[in-house]
Amino acid sequence: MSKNGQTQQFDKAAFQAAVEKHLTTTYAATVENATPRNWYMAMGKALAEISTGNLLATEQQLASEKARSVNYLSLEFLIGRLTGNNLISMGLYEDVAAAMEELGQNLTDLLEEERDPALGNGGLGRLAACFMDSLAAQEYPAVGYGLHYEYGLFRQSFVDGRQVEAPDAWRGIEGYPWEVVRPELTQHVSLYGHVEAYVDDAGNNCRRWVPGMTVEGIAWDLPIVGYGNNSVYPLRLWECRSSAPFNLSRFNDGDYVGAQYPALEAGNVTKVLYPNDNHDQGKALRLMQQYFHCACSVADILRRHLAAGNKIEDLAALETIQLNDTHPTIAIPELMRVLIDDFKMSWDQAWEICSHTFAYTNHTLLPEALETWSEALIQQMLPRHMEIIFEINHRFMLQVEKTWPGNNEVKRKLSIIQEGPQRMVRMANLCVVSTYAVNGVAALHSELVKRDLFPEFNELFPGRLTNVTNGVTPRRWIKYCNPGLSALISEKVGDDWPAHLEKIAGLEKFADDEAFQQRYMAVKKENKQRLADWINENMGIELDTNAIFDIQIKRLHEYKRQHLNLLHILSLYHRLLNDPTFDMHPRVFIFGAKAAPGYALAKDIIFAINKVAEKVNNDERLGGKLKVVFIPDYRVSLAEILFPAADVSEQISTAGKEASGTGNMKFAMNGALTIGTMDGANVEMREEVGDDNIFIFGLLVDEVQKLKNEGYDPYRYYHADSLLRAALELLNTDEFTPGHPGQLAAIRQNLLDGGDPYLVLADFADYVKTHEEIDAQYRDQKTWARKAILNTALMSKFSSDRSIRDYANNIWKLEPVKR
Ligand code: 26Q
Repeated sequence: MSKNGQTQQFDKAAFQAAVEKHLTTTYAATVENATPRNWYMAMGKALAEISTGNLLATEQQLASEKARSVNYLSLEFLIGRLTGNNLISMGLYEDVAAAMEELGQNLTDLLEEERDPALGNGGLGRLAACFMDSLAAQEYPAVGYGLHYEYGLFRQSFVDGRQVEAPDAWRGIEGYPWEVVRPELTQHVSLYGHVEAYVDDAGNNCRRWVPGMTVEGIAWDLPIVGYGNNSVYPLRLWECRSSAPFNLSRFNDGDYVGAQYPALEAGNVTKVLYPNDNHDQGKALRLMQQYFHCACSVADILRRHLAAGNKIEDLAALETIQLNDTHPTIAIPELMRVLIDDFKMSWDQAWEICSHTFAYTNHTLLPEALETWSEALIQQMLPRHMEIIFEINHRFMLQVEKTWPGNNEVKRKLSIIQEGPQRMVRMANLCVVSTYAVNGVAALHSELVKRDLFPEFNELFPGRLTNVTNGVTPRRWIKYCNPGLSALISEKVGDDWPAHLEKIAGLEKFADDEAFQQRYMAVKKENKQRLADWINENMGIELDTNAIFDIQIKRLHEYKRQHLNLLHILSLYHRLLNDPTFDMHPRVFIFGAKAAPGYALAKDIIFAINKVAEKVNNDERLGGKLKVVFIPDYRVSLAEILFPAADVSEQISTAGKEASGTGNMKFAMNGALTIGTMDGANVEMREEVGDDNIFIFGLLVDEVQKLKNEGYDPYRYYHADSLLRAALELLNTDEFTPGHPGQLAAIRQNLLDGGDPYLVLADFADYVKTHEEIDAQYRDQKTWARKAILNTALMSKFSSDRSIRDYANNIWKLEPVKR
């Protein structure tokens, strides 16, 4: 590897020629009339030529070496823009900037032309993207399998403060420059139909699926470029085409479309990403997406395995399949079906392979997010899979009977089938029974998975339930998004920290160095200015970068408690106007969040914050001390501006509800101090930075449970705390919605008469007090700088490289393969 991590010679003239060739032949533009978008597309294509070559070479090498690899199955990959990131991984950023400059183009401007591929909702999808980056950076052989949605997560705008959704055609008219279609990998996926018994040539009683229809799966590969090495792994996204799905002769009469395939009325299977986050919706089309994804991916894994000259019996030795939550669970009965029905294995042989191939990651304890599918729906769409699920459950129930003889209670609890008016398949139970490892995503979460979610499974399968704490890629989330900080880090600890984040611990000894503190805070100031400029240009709001930038960016959900943040803002507003002795350092509260389109209260919270912002930002009486900004259409490319600009990071979920969080890590690496509950990975971040360098508040998990068991009464807090009362009562007036009193009352209603399910009122007082502490400490800039530096220095545990090594060593048993 040469300077800048460049892995191969860069031929500037050849590159420029390739750009110009694409400009003319691919995009029909001339050097004279090309738009910035034409230039960006042509440059992307020229770069993709390099990465595609390396992708094919890596593929061949891994096949010939018969390397064990991981297959990461996820319905979501929230990768964000690829161009800038891939340039860094290829070590070509400066060279390409110079080459484009000679062509009269500014690289930074061209990078802004790229739309975010928003093929995910939030944390789970972004985690998958960080994991692919870390697999490639460390050369652990891997393929990512996902869906090629035509529309990614909806685009959000605000109309009179309310969220409005619009479709996200992320590929544009020209297509996305980094993707390459692989027609030779096309798969055929069956749906519907029935199962029939038959006797094979050897006289065995067999069963087979006679499908009602088939659709095609087209593979699109995106290159995941390893940082500073020449390995490129595919992120393989399946697109469904159902152009000729109705040619099966027995269905050639009558209105079979409407009668047999109701889900198809919704159009193509891969048209759109479901916009729910931490909520199960149970729509037939979603099940079809999941099966389509699994059928294509399992078939492709088997194709690769066999094409490399391996025996089917050796599948578990050479391939492991990681299920990103339960969304790809149907891959388990699918592999069973293929091994038994197509490869003619016995049940026991097939089970031996399956149960040593799959591993499952749990991302949530929220009951409403635990997936179940009705037996009737699976029976109709995937009749053979339903049979197989029943057989898995039957054998599992015999095992339960052996351990807990005669105990029907425990059987009812552990069964994959949930009895009731309509029987439901519990996908998480199917996963725990059928996989060799189950992990939570932070230490606390994994303990709760064992203690509260699956205690009996933990007894039955000792050692199967484990933890892998999440992480984030330092390439995108420090080096790429925060060049100022990156330069400072490299100066102090050398420039190999992006691949070896342990090295940033070397900053610790500069935490008390005043000159370093000043430079560190100067970088923070520049990053705040960059964000302030964006906000001014795009929203027309002027901000003072001397104010504390206090940021909460994540999906909108009650458990994440954006409304607790709002109540704090209302309390400051109230005090500034009513208490002449009240003093505060100027503060800017910044939000970014999308609400699931069907989640009414989440949308009400967005509306309320927008309305409060409108009033507060224009209220002369506040003397500029309080500003509130809700950034529309929060996405990865905006996150890249927001994380580096934060002074304070809001991680305020009800204890026990946020499985891990990953934004918390991105903030801290970039030098924001966390105000947070003892939840998710906050707990481990506190362990790393020490109690003095993080602001912890609120009830602990056990206190939350105790309070609920005792009978939580939000009115108790309401009556006892006049500040809380004042904040809540503001929601009942027309203070923020002139002429329309009560427009914000739904939130107050939910917190008081709705029982306050996430204990917002119980944590309010401690939250306010902790914010006062932050205010006091920020005024001492040296102390603040010291704490911020220590946050950057002590975050190395939260590199996704470490997470991936944990998976590779403790779960997958995977070794790197160097190119
Ligand atoms: C389920 C059924 C039907 C439709 C959609 C869904 C669905 C989709 C997305 C359910 C859940 C999700 C996403 C969950 C998620 O993002 N969880 C987050 O995962 C992060 C990575 O582990 C954690 O850091 C967060 O704490 C967790 O909330």
